[in-house]
Amino acid sequence: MVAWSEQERSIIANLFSNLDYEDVGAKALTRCLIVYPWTQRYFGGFGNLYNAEAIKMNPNIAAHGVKILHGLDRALKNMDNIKETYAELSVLHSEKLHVDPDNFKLLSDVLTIVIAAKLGTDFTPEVQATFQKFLAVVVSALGKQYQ
Ligand code: ZNH
Repeated sequence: MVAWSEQERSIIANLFSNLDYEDVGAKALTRCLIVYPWTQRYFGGFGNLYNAEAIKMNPNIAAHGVKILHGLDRALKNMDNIKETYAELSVLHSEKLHVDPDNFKLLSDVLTIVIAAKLGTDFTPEVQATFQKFLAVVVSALGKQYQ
């Protein structure tokens, strides 16, 4: 089990309570699809992904980015049990969606960049380290049911 200090817990709680899910969720998934174009393959049914502008304007992508970001609320609310919390979503991504688990890491990296850009100097080294630890635990949990 992953241990969290009181300071880490308060950093994560604070970060999420100030998070603009609509903006950050849309930007993170959009950026992921532009920077790592092979991730577009999972979103064939989402409409026009023809170029960066089209991806940025695509409402289905924006909405799905927000949904994914809200998917992180589960980890926030179950900090001491992240692995079990994502068991079902891990099965879904593995067996039904066939999402390559490497993509979880790619998305978590772009998410970190988007949040860093928004927070500016508030994104201190402590906040960065804690957020990346949090995301690493989520990424690992989401990859758990892959065989
Ligand atoms: Zn995912 C879906 C979460 C990543 C792809 N996702 C989903 C959902 C959720 C999530 C919650 C919904 C489910 C239901 O409905 O039940 N994701 C998530 C998270 C993460 C993710 C948390 C991380 C962090 N995903 C991801 C990635 C990708 C994806 C990276 C690729 C690239 N997902 C996906 C898809 C889907 C999902 C494709 C389905 C969609 C539809 O609707 O169709």
